[in-house]
Amino acid sequence: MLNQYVVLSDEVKNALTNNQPVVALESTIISHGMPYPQNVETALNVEQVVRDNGAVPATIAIIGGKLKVGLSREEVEYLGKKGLDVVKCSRRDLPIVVAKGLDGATTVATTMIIANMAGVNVFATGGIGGVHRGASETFDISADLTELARTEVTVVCAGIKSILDIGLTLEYLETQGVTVLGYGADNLPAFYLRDSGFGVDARVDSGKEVADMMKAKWSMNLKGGFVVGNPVPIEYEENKEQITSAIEQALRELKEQGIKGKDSTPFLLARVKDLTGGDSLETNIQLVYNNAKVAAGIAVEYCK
Ligand code: PSU
Ligand code: MN
Repeated sequence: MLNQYVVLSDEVKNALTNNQPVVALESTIISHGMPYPQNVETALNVEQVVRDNGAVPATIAIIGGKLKVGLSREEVEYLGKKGLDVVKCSRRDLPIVVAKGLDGATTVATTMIIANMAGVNVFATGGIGGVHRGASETFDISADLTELARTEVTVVCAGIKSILDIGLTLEYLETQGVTVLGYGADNLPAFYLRDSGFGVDARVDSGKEVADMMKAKWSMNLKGGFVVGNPVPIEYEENKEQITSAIEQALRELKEQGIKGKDSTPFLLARVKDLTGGDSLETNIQLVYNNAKVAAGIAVEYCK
């Protein structure tokens, strides 16, 4: 399905040609998810975690209108420095950014789309988008969820932040036929916290279990992907009271300032980060590394 806009790095091309495991990584987390220089440092370290666990990392972004699968160190540095000035690009933004030859940071949805074009089917990130609180009024439901319904990629994440309505997000995923798994967990994690209190469709305890389900789902031609919720290691889990009060305050400010649409998630992420100081950033970084490790394990098994 390679089209004229997709550009693979030599390393990724070589791995895919030889049926070696590849793990996709997103770029909105670099430009919009963390401050510079921690964002660049984390993006480069997470690639190393993927390598250390037997797979090839493919960080995905749009640079000069090209859908890049596998970035150079310079390109990661460039996106990290540009930060919020890079367009946060979801499915509906892709034709605009590509036709105009612009730079774009890929969300979970667009990273899935581009990974799928390249033939990569495992992806590690921090957290996915979901159904926002108050969505019955605002209709604010992340395009990540509809992408999970249609595109064959397994997304390893630390679950869903409680800036979102976790219960409604799971209802929506159920309706859309998206399989939600807990990695070593019976409940979906809530990003900073190991347990959201909401159950998953099945618990898995190995990369092989996930790979077997991927093969089953896609052999039956059932469209769409998987969410693998992987709890943050216990030593990095946030304090529940601190994180809950930061999230409540960020949500109040969002409402007061009338922030809507695609700016909501970056606003909430930035406010929660500021309100919790360095703690939540360290949690965020560590859970991304942990997800990269699990994703590499799944990719290795899937290639067998
Ligand atoms: N949730 C997080 N961290 C993130 C995001 C979500 O905990 O960095 C980013 C991801 O790139 C995700 C996007 O795909 O925000 C969702 O944005 P929206 O809600 O506008 O669809
Ligand atoms: Mn939205």
